[in-house]
This record gives sequence, C-alpha cells and structure tokens, in this order.
Amino acid sequence: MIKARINQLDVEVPEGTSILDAARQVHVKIPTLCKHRDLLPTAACGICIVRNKGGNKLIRACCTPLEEGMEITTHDSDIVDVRRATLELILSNHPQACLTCGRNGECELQTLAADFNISMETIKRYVKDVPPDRSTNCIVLDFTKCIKCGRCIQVCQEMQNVWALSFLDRGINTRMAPAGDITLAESPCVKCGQCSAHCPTGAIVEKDETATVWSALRDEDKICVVQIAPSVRVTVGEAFGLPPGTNLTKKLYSALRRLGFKAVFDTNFAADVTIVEEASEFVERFAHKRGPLPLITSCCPSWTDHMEKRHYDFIDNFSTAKSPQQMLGVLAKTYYAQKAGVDPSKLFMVSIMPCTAKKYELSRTEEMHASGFADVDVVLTTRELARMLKQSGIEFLALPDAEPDSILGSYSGAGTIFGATGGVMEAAVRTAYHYATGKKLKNVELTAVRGLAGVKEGEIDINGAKVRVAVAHGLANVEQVLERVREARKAGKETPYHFIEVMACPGGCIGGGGQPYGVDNERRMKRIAGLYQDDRDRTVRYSHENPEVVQVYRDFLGKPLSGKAHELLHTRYTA
Ligand code: HC0
Ligand code: SF4
Repeated sequence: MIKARINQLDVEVPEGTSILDAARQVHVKIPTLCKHRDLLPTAACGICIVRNKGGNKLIRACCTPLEEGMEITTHDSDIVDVRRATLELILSNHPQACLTCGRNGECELQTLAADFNISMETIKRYVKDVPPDRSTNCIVLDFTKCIKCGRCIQVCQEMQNVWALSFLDRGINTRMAPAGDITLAESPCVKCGQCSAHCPTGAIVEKDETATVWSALRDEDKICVVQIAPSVRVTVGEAFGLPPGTNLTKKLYSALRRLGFKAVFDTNFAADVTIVEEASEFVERFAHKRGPLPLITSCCPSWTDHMEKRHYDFIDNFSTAKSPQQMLGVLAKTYYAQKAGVDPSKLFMVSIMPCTAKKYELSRTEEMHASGFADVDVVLTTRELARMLKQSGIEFLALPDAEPDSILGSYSGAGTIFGATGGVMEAAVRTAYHYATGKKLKNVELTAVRGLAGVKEGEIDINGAKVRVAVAHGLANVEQVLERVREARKAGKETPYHFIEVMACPGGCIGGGGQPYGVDNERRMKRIAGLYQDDRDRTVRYSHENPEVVQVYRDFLGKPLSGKAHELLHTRYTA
C-alpha cells in the first residue's frame, strides 16, 4: 500500500492507483475531460493537473500514480488559472452551439465552462465548418464539437474491437474521424453507440427522431402504438434524478398513454416469445442433433452486424429467431391488429430502446417487413424518450401506475432479465431445460452467468448431458470465445460450448449506447440489480409459462418453430 497526503489529508491506496482515483478517497473530484472510468488514461486534455510539494511542474493526475510520501495539492490559484486557460483553448476551437446541441445540459465541457466561469467574449475562436456525418441513420458525428479527448477511439478500438474510429492527421490538424476518412456507414461501425455514451460533448449523439414521433402522434391516419425494452424501465429514471435501477415500468405505461399512444406493449413479452423460439432451436440442435452447435444468440443488432462483417464463419451458428423488438413489431401488425379489429397499415410502431443500433435493425433485412409493412416504424433511445417526456410537461414521476395493453404486454421474469448481460442465456436455459426434460428447472437463477466479468461460463445438466454455455459482452470479449470454438473445429474436437450469448455493450442493454449518460460499472451493477429484482418479483419466471405467450401460440402461431412462426419470427444472416 502507498501512503501519501492529498490536500493535507492522509490517504492509503494500493500501489499503482492514480492520483485522480486516490483523490476520491478524500472526496475530491479532480476535473477531467479525457479520462473516463471505463477507460485507460490518455492525458489528452490537460485539465486534471495537480501539484506535488517540492516539484516545480504541474503533473497530470489521471496518468500519474500516487507515490509514497507525495504531498499533493489538487487546487490553488495557479492550478485553477491553468485549468481555466486550458478550457479557453479548447473552447476557442469549439462552436458556440450549446442551446441547440444534443448534449445541452448534459455536456461535460459545458459543465466545466460554467464551473470555471469562462467568458466566451474574451475568447478568439477558430472553428472549421465541417459537415456532420449522418450516414448511419443511428448516430451523428459532429466533428466541430470534438475536443480530441480520444475516448470514442479507445472505446471503438479497445472495448469494442471494431476500429471504425481513428485519429487522422497530425499536430494541430489532428482530428477524430472514421478510419480511412470514409463515412461511418462505409466503415466497420456496428452502430453500438458506445462512442456516444463515452463522448464528453455533443460530438457523437444519437440521431434524434422525436420530431417524427410527435408528428405521427398528431396524424389522424395513424394509430400509434409503443413498446418498451427490458432495460429502459430501470434506467429512464436517471434522466429525472432517480437512482439507477429504479423500476418505473408502470409509470412508463402511464406516461406513454398520456403522450398519446393508443396501445402500450412491452418488449419483455416478445422476449418471452424469442425464448420460446430460441430454446426450441437449441433443443433441436442439442438434443435432436439437427443443426450446428454452438447456438449463438442474435438479438443484439450490433453483434449481428459485427458477425456478418467479421465472423461470418459463424453464420450457421446464429439463432434465426428475430430480436424481441422485431417480434413485437410483427405480432402487433398481424395478431394484435386482427384481434383489435384495426387496419395494420395504420399502425405506427414506436420502440423505446436503450440502443442506437436498434434504429438500424428495423430495416436490416426484408424479413423486418414480415407483416407486409415495416414491423417497427421508429426507434427512440431512452434519452430521446426522456426528452419527449420533458417536452410534454407530463410529471412523469407523479403519475399513477398503469398496466400494459393485453395481449402483447404481460411478461415473465425471464423476459425482463434480457436487459442484463447473461440474461438471455439464463432465460433460455430455464425454458430449454423444460422442453428437453418435461420438468421444471428447480434452480431458476443461473448465477454463473451473472455479473460484469467480460466472459462468463457455466454448465447445466440436462437429462444427464452437460450443456456448456458462455456469455460475452463488450465486443472485444467475444474474440476469445469464438477463437476457442474455431480451435476445437480445426482440431476436429468437440465444441467447447453448446450455447453462446453475445451482447455488444458492456453490461448488456442496461449499458446500451442510447441510455442516460454517465455510465460506469457502479451504475451498470445498480441497473442490473433493478432487473434481477423485477425477475424475483414476478409470479411467472419462465417464458413458456407466460399466459399471453401460451395464448398467442394457441390462437395464432401454432407450435414453436411452426411454419407461421418461421414466416413471422425468424430471419437470415448474410456475409
Ligand atoms: Fe435489449 Fe432486447 S434485451 S436487445 O438488450 O434480446 O436494445 O433492453 O430490447 O430486441 O427484449 C436492447 C434491452 C432489447 C431486443 C429485448 C433482446
Ligand atoms: Fe465504434 Fe460503436 Fe461508435 Fe460505431 S457506434 S464508431 S462501432 S463505438
């Protein structure tokens, strides 16, 4: 352990702890624009400078480890002046567009400019006029707002192993851009939005589609319906000052009706349908030996995009079951429309998702029009929904609880945990066990696949056969799992895993690129805890026991994997 003093207070931290992290022990948050708790330090911004007694230089707290006997001062008049001068330099190259920026009120640069009382009048400004990149229809890169902190690049290269973003040019011309200076849509980008979740400014934001939804809600020829994703219920409260993990499911149903949606569905219902299809697929492949193993989950659109671009040797391993968002869309425009006696051409389906890539998924292949229309019309991220609620003036938190619409609204505990890494696997195992044995899995919680380790493994006994499962989240973590499978294939050995779950974002959807800002592991764990609590609170915890799911199969789909189920609920992948 290292003993030192920060602001004349004793601190003791493990060797290698940065001054920035050590200062938290004495309740000092040293300001920084480039260091994010998920990422390694880059020392790019120069805001976190501090002084060590006796040293004549200011040192950067993010990348300097605290050493034995150091006496650190984190703020004095010189330090504050230097921080202010550095901010002025950054702002000299930044547009004055705060009022109309997607990050207005939530921008780390704006906050520091206010904290340090920067007056823009005295700053000479040199801002190049570069058009934004809107090529993906999911996220927008506004290069003029980039402060070259490098967070997005580290996220895209190290955390996601996608390498879509890079620093181009050198010296004062250095800029963030898609590698090779192409458009983001032409790059290997998988639209995960993790770059935007980690960007400190408005340089990378989701494509805002709130205006489209406002006008659809007003259009008398449209019947607007909505679905909410598993994780949104435990994160949206953060945008209204509530702690992460606060479950607002019933307030969301209420608020969405007040916004004008004619029916409020729950993506968790469709997560249960996805499990019924996917667990049936697994049992076909594992117990009846029809089809290749491992079976790999495919409900994360960034992961399917990445697989098609980078790991296409696994195409036949992918579950063909569509994601819950798409299943809900197609069931609303077929089964629900019939049952409710409404014209499906008038239904306008809005999905509230934690994810920027879901905006891409809705038009990924022609199967996303299986109802004869776009199964999902618009995707709003959690952040966009929060914006709409604020625009509406609805006092969201004061609303009475409400129930979802029947028939696509009820859900099991297995459906809700989809939003956490490992949740899809856990839900699938609960149902696959029942399909393979006819019995109920007694130990409903598969704890081996819970938590934030990048790769998690577990083993389940099904009729005396061992099912080996693996869960990876954060795209960089999938490499080692797939490599193990490839090595076994090459050596002609048995597959090391029978079932693999992959979610592109660290933590799964609760850490999605469209969630309220400020994500780190502490926040991820609290959001996840909110979902597991929801699971424990449900009377039904197995997808196949959801009574509305049973009804949809009885009335409409027939059996799992039936011809109709294939036609509506399954898709294809191509390299
Ligand atoms: Fe997810 Fe989903 S769990 S991808 O993470 O499978 O976005 O929350 O909606 O579709 O259900 C996201 C979250 C979903 C889907 C579900 C899956
Ligand atoms: Fe990289 Fe994801 Fe951002 Fe695309 S959306 S640039 S893949 S971090």
